[in-house]
Amino acid sequence: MGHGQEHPPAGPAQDPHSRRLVVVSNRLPFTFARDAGGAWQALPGGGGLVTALLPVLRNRGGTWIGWPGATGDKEELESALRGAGTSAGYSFGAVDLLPDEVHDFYLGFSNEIIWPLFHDLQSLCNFDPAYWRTYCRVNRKFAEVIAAQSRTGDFVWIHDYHLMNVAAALRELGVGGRLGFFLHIPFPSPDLFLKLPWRAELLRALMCFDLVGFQTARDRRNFVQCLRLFEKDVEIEGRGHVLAARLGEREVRIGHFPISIDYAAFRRQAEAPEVADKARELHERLPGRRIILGIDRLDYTKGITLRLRAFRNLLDRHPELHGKVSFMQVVVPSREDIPQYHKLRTEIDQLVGQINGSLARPGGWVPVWYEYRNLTRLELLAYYRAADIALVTPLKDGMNLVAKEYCACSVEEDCVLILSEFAGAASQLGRGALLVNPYDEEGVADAIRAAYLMDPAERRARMRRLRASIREHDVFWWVDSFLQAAITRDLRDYPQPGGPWDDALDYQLPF
Ligand code: GDG
Repeated sequence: MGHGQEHPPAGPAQDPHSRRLVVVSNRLPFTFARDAGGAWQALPGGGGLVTALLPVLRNRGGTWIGWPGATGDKEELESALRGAGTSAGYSFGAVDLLPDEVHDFYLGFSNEIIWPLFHDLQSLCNFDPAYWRTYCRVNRKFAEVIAAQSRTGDFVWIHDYHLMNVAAALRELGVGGRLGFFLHIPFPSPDLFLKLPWRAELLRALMCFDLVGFQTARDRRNFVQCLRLFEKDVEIEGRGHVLAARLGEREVRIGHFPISIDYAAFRRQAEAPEVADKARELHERLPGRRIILGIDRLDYTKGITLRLRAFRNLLDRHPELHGKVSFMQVVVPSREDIPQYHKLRTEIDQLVGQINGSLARPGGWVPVWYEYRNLTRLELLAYYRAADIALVTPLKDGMNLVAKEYCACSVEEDCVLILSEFAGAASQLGRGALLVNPYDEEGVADAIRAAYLMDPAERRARMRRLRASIREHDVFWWVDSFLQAAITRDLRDYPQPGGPWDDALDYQLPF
């Protein structure tokens, strides 16, 4: 890779597609595991980051660097990666991590410190100093692989909270090429960020990127406020969606870019006859009921237990709805090695048991249909298509792609999205969804009832609006807007407020 400062190319009309893309994330989009015969096999990975970036790499090629999720014979693993790359249409680079590193860097610093803190759940943090040291060491390992596998002219795009120190490590290695960073989770307000023992180091590390991207204006504002607290000399310029922060010689761009989905693919796949058949089958198994759907990774930020309480509240206050609604909650296994997640699973099991135990009737209505497993893509699409109401109520979420996927798959446009005010998606979808405060049990119950009673014309008008916004601002729009912000020489050439972007970016939340 180019060692030495590489300036943005001249002119606003730089084609963001002209550069090779090197995507870096903690996990590769595949997890490698041995099959029964001992050969390596690539299993598809999950989560929002992978959903968003897979179509991008498939579409334009490039390299994806990350941890393959397994340790083993290096040569064998590399050959498995090459095989996976050939069928995927882009190449892979692997970062080898030792079991101790996975523990302290991934489970520790990333998921016991940054994840809860950045989701406003400071009481769940375990600020173990050893975690920070390993985080820095592992970020340096990533930097070494990037330096070895990228070349001058590539655009290196680093993703998410596991890798905030990578640009600092690359700069130490003498790499001067342009580096972009996107944070998929929220950035906290200064009063929370200040709790982090390594707050100054982390901010300085983020300032080693050339572009730092956030999901929403709220996250960008929080970051800028933190920056002003720690770097008294920082000058911030600009008033569009991308600002320039000047600190001495360095200029770092700071923007917000709401991530999205491959809308056309979701819509097309949801229209397939086998999806329609499966969706019909679900309704036949729940005759005469409206289906309310929740789909989440097992995570305390997703608000699953509060959502179950809100559903119970609805049934307690509105017995006329007994037998008329079924709540399908799918929980996808995730981070099961972390004790908090284990505890959450038990709480969910208990709540579901209590609700069904007190209200279900033998051979009849079961209020909560709960599944703890991974759905296949076909099942996922069918569940989206079958649901009359989606209940997406995270306590805090960077964006939340489930909300967008649900709308894209609602091909009949005859359903309702209930969405948390604290999901990043609310800043784009707040006009078409019913917004709720996930902590307000009665408010969420009232919103479910309002969705149940909503007349078809309003349902359709709202869903059309939601789908139009997601169609226009899909994941390819997101990539282009990020890359354009990174390579445009003069930010005045970049879309300004009042432009076509505003629909996706500027919905004012009620706080
Ligand atoms: C992080 C941020 C941000 C879920 N269950 C199954 C399944 N999924 C897929 C969904 C969706 C993805 O997982 C979940 O994405 P989210 O965005 O809802 O949530 P996180 O995983 O927490 O993602 C989030 C995102 O990054 C992107 O920036 O929006 O705020 O937390 O795509 O479809 N997929 C399959 N079976 C399942 O059972 N196949």
